[in-house]
Amino acid sequence: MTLQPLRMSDDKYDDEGDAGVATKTRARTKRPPLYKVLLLNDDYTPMEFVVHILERFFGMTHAQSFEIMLTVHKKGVAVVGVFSHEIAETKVTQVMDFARRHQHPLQCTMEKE
Ligand code: TYC
Repeated sequence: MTLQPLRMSDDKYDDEGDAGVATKTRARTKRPPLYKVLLLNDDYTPMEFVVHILERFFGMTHAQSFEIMLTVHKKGVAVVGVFSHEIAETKVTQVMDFARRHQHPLQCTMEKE
């Protein structure tokens, strides 16, 4: 009896179980959904406090912050950033906690883009 070398092409090493039929599908990687963080206007929160929030929690310059604050003041609402769900949630919590600690009624929310 002669011993034959083992070959990967031998049927018992073919783990695709597809009898030669093409079954491959592309693994689709979906981008995670993004969320807009919105700042709402009210009649009581001081303008400078809103400007400070935008600088502190959204990394805006003073000029950018002032511009966005004025947009919210005039239009009622503005998008202040777009983030993953977890980051958006953190920003909303930071803003709401900071406003509450300073006894301002400022409202910040998030919505799916
Ligand atoms: N409307 C406020 C005022 O006149 C200023 C303000 C701007 C408040 C933006 C909230 O998200 C806001 N003092």
